[in-house]
Amino acid sequence: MENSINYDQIKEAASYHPKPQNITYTYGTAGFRMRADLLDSVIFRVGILAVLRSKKLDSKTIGIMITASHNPEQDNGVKLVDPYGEMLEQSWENYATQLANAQTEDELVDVIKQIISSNNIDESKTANIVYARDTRPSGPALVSALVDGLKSLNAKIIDFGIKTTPQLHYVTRCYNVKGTEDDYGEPTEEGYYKKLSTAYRKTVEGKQRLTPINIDAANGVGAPKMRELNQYIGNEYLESILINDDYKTQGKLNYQCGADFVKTGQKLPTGSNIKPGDRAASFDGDADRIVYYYIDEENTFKLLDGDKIAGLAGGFIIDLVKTAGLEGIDVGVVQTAYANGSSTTYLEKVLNVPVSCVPTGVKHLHHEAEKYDIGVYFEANGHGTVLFSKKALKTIRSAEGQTAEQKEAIEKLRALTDLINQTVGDALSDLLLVETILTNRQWSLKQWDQAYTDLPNRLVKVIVENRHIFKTTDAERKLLEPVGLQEQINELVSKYKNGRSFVRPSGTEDVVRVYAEAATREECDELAYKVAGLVYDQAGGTGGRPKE
Ligand code: G16
Repeated sequence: MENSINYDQIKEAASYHPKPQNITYTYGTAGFRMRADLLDSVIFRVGILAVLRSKKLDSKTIGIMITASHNPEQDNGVKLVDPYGEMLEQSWENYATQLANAQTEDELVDVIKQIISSNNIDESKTANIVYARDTRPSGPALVSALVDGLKSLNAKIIDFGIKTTPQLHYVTRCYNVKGTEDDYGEPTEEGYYKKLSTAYRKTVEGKQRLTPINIDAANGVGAPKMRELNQYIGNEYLESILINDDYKTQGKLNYQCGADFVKTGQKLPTGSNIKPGDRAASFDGDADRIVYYYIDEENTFKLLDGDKIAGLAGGFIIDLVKTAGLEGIDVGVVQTAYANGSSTTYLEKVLNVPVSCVPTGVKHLHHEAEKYDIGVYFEANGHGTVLFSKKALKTIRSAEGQTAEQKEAIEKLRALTDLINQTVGDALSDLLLVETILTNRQWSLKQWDQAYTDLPNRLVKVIVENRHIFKTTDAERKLLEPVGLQEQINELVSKYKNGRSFVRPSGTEDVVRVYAEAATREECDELAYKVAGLVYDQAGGTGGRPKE
């Protein structure tokens, strides 16, 4: 039987991808992520997991993305994408961890057998897999480890090549819903560009164009992909100027540029020389995050992050739903603990929308957003999107509208459902969403920024011996362990006006993250570094005590 599992074949293939000794792998915030030279065996085994997942889901296509997104160039990573383009179901993350940590080939086979039996997997089903990678130099070798894993279980494989992470999510969904009432578009890169560009042109038709948008592409895959997208859109609809677009020279990816650098450092990326009045945005290394920014008349850097995008998108969509006269469609926003306190107040008090707070990681935000008819989710770091429920889609598609104003709002909402990549946060699609809204409102970045003023905030990374000793609760806003540390943080926070601070272990880097906000920049920085100092002292900090 061509599809049935041959364990000798798996063992033979696995012997070329041995697991290193003395290392424990964890499926974190966004899959496995670490130094690329430690990932060969992990990627091979992720291939096996994807095959089992596809067999379990009746041969649905499973996506695999090889990327480490915002991490430094020497890192890489891998994540699995479920049939509708969402992150791997959480209950399967355990299997990923078990497979990755099986030391010998025999142990590996035991784990595979156990997954098959616990899930009643029919071995004879065909497995369909699509995979892609970003531009990291370690990508090709890891792809060949992946292909070995996939072939050891005779999967049917589609190599989608070098792509942004959201393009892989998009194509995975397209394959699985093709020809059904949920059809999501052509399962090709061209299909993706055509869908987004057609929708964008519709949403800005007849409106006066904005000035060019300066895009920092983090020297990653977003650079060539943005260029291609812009060709489909046409310069007459969108003028973009790319910087940090050198994705071919080694050592440049995410280096002093990109969305993470700009958000964390609250400063311009290398190579940017924007002036007051210019408009700018940064992608991250795999183009699934975006932040906007500008320089004001006093030459101060002003960041418009994921929270600001959530406010902008939420406000626009609420207005469209009202104008269109669509009854009974509720809009909600999902954030994480990193959301600036002012943004939450703005959403709840000014836009009057329900706001939920969940732990970091797209998988958490996405699921929560699915609870609303229209769910807007954004992490402050610029990762987010908007989800339209089946009910919302049906209502929007069938609505007709009485007045010209209503008809126009309905048309816009329809276009937005195509413009927005509903599978995952997507820097290219989110850029078009923001550009659509700003064009329709005829707003400068400064006007957008006026919705509310961010509380000064600071994010600090602390390197400790073992970040896994940090355990959190309450959507990561409180520490359970190390015992006693939260009380000390509370005491510090109580001394600062509008003070707030929390500590959590990163799921993508070997660091502990400390977030703080307070009424003034000085107080905020003082609080952040005091909390970081506590973490450093109590958890065996290494690599130098954090200081301003
Ligand atoms: C990934 C996740 C995001 C998360 C970020 C940082 O982003 O997709 O949801 O906010 O990591 O996570 P952590 O604080 O746990 O390191 P990306 O863009 O790197 O894939």
